[in-house]
Amino acid sequence: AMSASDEVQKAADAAKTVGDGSSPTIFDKIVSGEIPSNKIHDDELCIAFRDVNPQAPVHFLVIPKNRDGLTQLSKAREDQKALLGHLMYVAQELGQKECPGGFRIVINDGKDGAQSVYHLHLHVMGGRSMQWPPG
Ligand code: IU
Repeated sequence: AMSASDEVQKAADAAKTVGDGSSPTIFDKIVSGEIPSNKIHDDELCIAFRDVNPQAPVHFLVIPKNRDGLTQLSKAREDQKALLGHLMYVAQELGQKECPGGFRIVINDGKDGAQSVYHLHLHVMGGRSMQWPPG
């Protein structure tokens, strides 16, 4: 398993290479099915799939199918508010189903947020008692 410092380094490297966010990420290939994933939800706007490096017994990601400039949350446009609401709604629906005792939703944004993949994604984690502060 990767250490926390590996994750932070990967995020720093990703922030350096993101440029204008015009290059697609591996998440586009997960959306298209070119790269297989353990998908738990699929609708017209988004998919959810299990994180390959889970940080909790339950850890999945909710992502828009069409990145459309949403390399990160802080790039959101006014006309994307409904999509953002949809992602959060789907995240809590799946979160409740998979983690009846509660769950955590996280969005890492940018270098200091330890973001490593520049295609917006909501982390949903649970299945254990989560700690605070998250670090
Ligand atoms: P971050 O918020 O950008 O740091 O999160 C990216 C997540 O995507 C991270 O938890 C990875 O384990 C996860 N992930 C994945 O599930 N499948 C992949 O092919 C890749 C990353 I690359």
